[in-house]
Amino acid sequence: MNRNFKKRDRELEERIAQDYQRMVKECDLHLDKMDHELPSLIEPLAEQLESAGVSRRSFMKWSAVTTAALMLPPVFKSRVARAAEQFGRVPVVWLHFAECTGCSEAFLRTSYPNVDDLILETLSIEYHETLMAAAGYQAEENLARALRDFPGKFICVIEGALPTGMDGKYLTLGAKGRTGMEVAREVTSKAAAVICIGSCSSFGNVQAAKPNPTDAKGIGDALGIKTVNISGCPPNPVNFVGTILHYLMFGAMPPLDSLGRPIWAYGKRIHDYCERRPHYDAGEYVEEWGDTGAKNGWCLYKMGCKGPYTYANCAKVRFNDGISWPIMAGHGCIGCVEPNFWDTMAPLEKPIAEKTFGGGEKTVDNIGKALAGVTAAGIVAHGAVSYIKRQGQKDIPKPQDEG
Ligand code: FSX
Ligand code: SF4
Ligand code: F3S
Repeated sequence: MNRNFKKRDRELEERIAQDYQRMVKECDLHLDKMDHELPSLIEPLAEQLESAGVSRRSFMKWSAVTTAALMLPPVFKSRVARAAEQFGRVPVVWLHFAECTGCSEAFLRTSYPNVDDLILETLSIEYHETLMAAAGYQAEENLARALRDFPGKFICVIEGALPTGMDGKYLTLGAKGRTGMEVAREVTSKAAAVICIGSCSSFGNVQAAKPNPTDAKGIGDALGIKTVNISGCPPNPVNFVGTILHYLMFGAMPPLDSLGRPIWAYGKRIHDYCERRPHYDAGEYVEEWGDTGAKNGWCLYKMGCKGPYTYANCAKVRFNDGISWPIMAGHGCIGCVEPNFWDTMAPLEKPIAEKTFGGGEKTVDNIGKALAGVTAAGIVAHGAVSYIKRQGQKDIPKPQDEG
């Protein structure tokens, strides 16, 4: 019996080692291809890092951390570094629809830029409504030029939901007053891949909260296309950077969950990685803002924390160069990465169990465990296995026919 197990383990190990070797080979081939095909960089990453005082050593440390976050073995560290150097060569068209622009703010307004921020700064953005100097017809020309110069090659990044009511007329933009629906349809149909940044473009978010007078929807739903969703309000820049790095290394977006979110970033439950979890288990809760429990960093479940129902890596990667994240800062998670969280997680400062399930802390943990089980069933925990599963999906996700 024991011998059988050992044999099976050995066979599995061998198979994983072979798969990794194959992945390494394919990754190198793809990086070479990208090197050959992508337009050259205006300012190489090395120069950006140097002028920001980031040493090569810190950059390699960042590569190691990012490799692990992407669920890849250490042999990929130098490849992650190579992909980061190519990051700024991917042409990007960045669209804005119904949103607060907090996503761009979260990506661009860092006071002390870390490696992820510096990499984002190298991004070759052909069109970005809030950042570009051009306006009116000139801006529209920029967009037309990007679509002409990089057909099927650029990544379309979208912030904001699409109001679909009244034939899309709740949202018009540009000198010609086109609807967001028209612009989104045209641009996504020519893109190599569509990445939704933030919960608005991913799922509709606050614009789609009840009663949703403009019939706002996430991009995938509004256009009937497949999108990669980096949800969060705002999302973590690390999750965007990691997703593009994966694309550069393997020529495909990383494996996604059923909501279109990269599993490496959204596969684990907040509650299971939360530093306040020992207090939850010990029954130590904050009962009121500012009480002794709050001062001692106890669990925020009774103050409405939705960590037990939320799947994201916030506790692990944190925000602003790993400085903090909502629960560490003292407020419960509001579930901002989940679809319809304004409706389903409300009231935000009351436990959901009281409202919906009529249970207590024990009940919520069981619900959480059940949810975790369901998600875990869909999660591929190992990089090699993810890769094997993706074998049939060689190309990066393409927008489907406009619908
Ligand atoms: Fe939405 Fe982003 Fe929240 Fe705001 O662009 S995800 S409202 S942080 O800005 O789209
Ligand atoms: Fe952390 Fe919230 Fe879970 Fe408490 S309920 S352990 S604060 S995630
Ligand atoms: Fe959002 Fe909760 Fe993370 S509120 S940022 S998913 S901790």
